[in-house]
Amino acid sequence: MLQRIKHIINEGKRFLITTHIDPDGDAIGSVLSLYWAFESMNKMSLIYLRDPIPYRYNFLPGPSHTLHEFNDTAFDGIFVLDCGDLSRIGDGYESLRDRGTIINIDHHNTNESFGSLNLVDETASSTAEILYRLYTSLNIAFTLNISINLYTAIFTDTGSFRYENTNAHAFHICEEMIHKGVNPSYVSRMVHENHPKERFILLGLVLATLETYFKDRIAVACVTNDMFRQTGTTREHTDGFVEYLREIKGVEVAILVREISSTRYKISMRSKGMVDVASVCNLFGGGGHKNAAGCYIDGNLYEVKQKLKGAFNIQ
Ligand SMILES: [Mn+2]
Repeated sequence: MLQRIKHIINEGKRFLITTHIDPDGDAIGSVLSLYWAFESMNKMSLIYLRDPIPYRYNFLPGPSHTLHEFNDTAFDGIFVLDCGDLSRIGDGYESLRDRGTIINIDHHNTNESFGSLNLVDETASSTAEILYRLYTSLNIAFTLNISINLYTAIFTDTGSFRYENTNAHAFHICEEMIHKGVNPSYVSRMVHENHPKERFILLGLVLATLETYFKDRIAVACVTNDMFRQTGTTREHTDGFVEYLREIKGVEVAILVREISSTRYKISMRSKGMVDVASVCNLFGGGGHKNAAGCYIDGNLYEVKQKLKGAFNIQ
């Protein structure tokens, strides 16, 4: 598979790079690192992102602009990164297939192998780890622009080297990126210590909704559109909230319920390892990893919480 992808890269001139909606650090870092990898090979690449780059990743080097709409051009390859299924790219994803060969590079175990070429390794800590292998086999030099993006992708997807997907490869690659000039404390400051004050006012409101079920093994907190209005914040300010809930002693699964509308909610789940939250989210048509997954549930807030409770079979 690696050989076939290398062939497409070596033969092609123009590429499109994209990832999922509500992009996280692995999504952004992976996309931007691939952009710089193409730059170093003197190949043209464009980035399509449905959503703007979240503020905490604005420090990462990237092109001066990214596409937020598809135009009519065709590409020699379309790289879809960190995306379990193609629809996660957002509106217009159907038209992508007519614009070039889709190369799917990912580490979600729910990945649907939607590409013409699929480089999926669910044992990898992150999509960035798989890209590192690709760059190495292409003999691409790890410039600071590539390195800081790969480092940040791995740093964030492993929860700052705390989650179960933290493996020796993650440390090995990050060590190499430090040798290439990445400053770990700078990345950590940019990612974790650069939030607007409003985010913490929102966090206070969200934590006040905390409930636990099944003898404190499940923790649930909610964020509503009213809270966003009240604090002048948006969805991206909730990034990291569900991870706080995981820090509660005895909690096995942390859940953040975010209002989309009064009858539809977005669910983010994090597990400490005992419960496979990807399979729970799958019950509602979502997916993700064993320890980090998401889905949408229809109903009012009360009904959504009841459905969540019903989905867990904990004695
Ligand atoms: Mn990822």
